[in-house]
Amino acid sequence: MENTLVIIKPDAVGKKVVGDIIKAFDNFGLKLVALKMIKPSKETIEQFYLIHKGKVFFEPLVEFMSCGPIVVCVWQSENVVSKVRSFIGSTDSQKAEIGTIRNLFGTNNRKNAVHASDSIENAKNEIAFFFKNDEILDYNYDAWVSK
Ligand code: FUP
Repeated sequence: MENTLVIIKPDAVGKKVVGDIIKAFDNFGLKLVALKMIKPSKETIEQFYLIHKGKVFFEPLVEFMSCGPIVVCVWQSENVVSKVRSFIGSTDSQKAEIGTIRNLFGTNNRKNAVHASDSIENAKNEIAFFFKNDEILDYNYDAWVSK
């Protein structure tokens, strides 16, 4: 089983579509194993997006991502990293494929509703960036549902 990090960005929180996005991931058949709402500092976001430092969009990206609360969550399934990347669509919400999360809930290239890890290695690092090991609640809850 594989885990991936998803961030529901400030634009989606502001639009009150957090529940819709989580529901969409649930319906997609993934298992939610960690979730929290935080207000990240600029420093936290700079560190998270360090790979983009120096690019023209870096400063506005940091401003945007630290302007309000975000919801960070970890989803699990087989091949979850590639599955979720297809599910969220292209970076620019204006160009994202119809029916994808960024198409449905995002606005443009920056306000694109969600982040998702783009490789298995990045997923591991990004999950560790926001969660301690004991915050990943990988329980077998199927047993409870069927009771
Ligand atoms: P993605 O992996 O799809 O989230 O895209 P990138 O890693 O290329 O970019 C990270 C974030 O930077 C995007 F989610 C939004 C922002 N960005 C811009 O604001 N402008 C750009 O031209 C490209 C990315």
